[in-house]
Amino acid sequence: MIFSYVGYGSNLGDREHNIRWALNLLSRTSSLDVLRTSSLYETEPVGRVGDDWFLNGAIEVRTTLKPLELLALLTAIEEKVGRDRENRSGPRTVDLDILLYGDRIVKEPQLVIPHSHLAQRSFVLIPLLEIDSSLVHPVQKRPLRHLLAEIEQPSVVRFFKRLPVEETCSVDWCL
Ligand code: PH2
Ligand code: MG
Ligand code: MG
Repeated sequence: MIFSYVGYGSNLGDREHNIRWALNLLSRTSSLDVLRTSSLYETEPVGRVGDDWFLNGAIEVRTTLKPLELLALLTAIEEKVGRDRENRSGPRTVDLDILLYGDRIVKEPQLVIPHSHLAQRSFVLIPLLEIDSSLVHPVQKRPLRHLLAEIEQPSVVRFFKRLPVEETCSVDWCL
């Protein structure tokens, strides 16, 4: 069993619906339990992902899946919720990224853990720290809250709404 943190984001279509649908599918996977969820945050787009603001958040999961198996599960859910494979870097209905996998370091062609931009992205660090303010970056060996404090020009991240774990795990949602 490993505790892993997964970040999610949406800036296309009904953002909240897409996220609830994806989290619902995740929570119904037998090899994985969703333990804690952050609030939803509305966030300024960073990079070439379009002009529309995102909803972002993070979840803590406990899983028996290996990193590449977890990645395959997340990719399958992204596709189910309608992510366009042709335009991986454009606006997205839902993006599910493995941020941390215990304190494991993974460097595979298709998967880098901890997520390569973790330390620079306020839209990832703020939800993660809401779940667990004591998290430490496994490579930099520094508390995530210090990394957040050091971002020079943090992109805008504002509270949107709470997303209780019971709601994301409710079987009726979005089916
Ligand atoms: N994801 C990206 C690039 N830029 N910006 C925001 N605000 N939220 C995201 O989830 C996001 C982004 C690449 O996946
Ligand atoms: Mg991403
Ligand atoms: Mg991704």
